[in-house]
Amino acid sequence: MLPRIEKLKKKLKELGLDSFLVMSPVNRRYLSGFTGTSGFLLITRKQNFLLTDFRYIEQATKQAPSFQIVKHDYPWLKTLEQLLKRLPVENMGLESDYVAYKQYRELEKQLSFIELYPQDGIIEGLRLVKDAEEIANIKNAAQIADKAFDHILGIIKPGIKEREIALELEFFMRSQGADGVSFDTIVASGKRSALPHGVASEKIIEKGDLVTLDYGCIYNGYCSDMTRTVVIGQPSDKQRKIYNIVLEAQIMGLEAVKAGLSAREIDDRVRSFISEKGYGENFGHGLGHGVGLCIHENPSLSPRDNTEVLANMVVTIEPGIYIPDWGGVRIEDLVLVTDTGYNNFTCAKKELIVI
Ligand SMILES: [Mn+2]
Repeated sequence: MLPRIEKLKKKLKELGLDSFLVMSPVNRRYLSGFTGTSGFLLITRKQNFLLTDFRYIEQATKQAPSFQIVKHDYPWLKTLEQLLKRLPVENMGLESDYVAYKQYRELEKQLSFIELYPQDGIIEGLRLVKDAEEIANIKNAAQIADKAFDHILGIIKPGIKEREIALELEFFMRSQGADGVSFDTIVASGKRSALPHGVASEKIIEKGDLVTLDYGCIYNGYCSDMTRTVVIGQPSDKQRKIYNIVLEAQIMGLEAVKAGLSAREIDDRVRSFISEKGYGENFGHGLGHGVGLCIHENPSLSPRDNTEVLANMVVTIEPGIYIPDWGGVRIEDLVLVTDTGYNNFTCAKKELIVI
């Protein structure tokens, strides 16, 4: 964790900040390794403190060796106040994306002797590029999801409910070592496949349905994300046509991934292709997103994000076409950006699977 903390300290120096308070559980885990449900980091130019309660002292001591563990009383802000008064700290940065307005007012009141500076996305910025340990965890999560796809192909059949498929995916992934699912599993069949985020329902799978499975798991805190669309029984000409456009677009998206391009440029290549085919209006979401401790991280591969894509970012490539009252197709891989292209963590078959 030390290189991550050092990067943050460098940033604090640049910004003229004496200290930074981390209240977001994800950022806390990223910087300290501590996985408990309650705790706060105070990072100063020279020291690192982890404030937590009685329940977590032993765990925090083991998981966060780079931090001095401080047991806080209630309210925890009182303990923070006492700690800060003993330190040469005149100002403190805060996570503006995370601190709720009520908490901010309480901090202002309790810590009136220092200046507070809400900061936008500092730690999230550090999290953009993954280190070797993070990459290994994400890859592992992706491999578990891949295995689950092979498994679920033997389960999907007419008569089974979407929710039963979702439950089986979750059970399988957990049995393979996953901590849990990385988001509510999407199983969207028939006309429901036109819903980009159609969480599994009571609907029964029928012959003629397209079935979109979008799911992932968490391994060691890190997420995976993948989507495949299969068809139940021989596909219609339209189903095959739409599927092939999405498949071609997805491969085009992968081939566009390379360090040095902007997130927007990669999105644009695929979006132009789908528009040329006449389905621009039916691809209403971004091409992809970063994945890490959170399922949706920066960069956002979309027309709105000019972030330069760099080696060791992990992003999804997931074009889709959704036709209301008919159905939809999406195909998604999770890839590691490299200097010359990408390394695909999702290996499941992509040609249309007929069940
Ligand atoms: Mn995704």
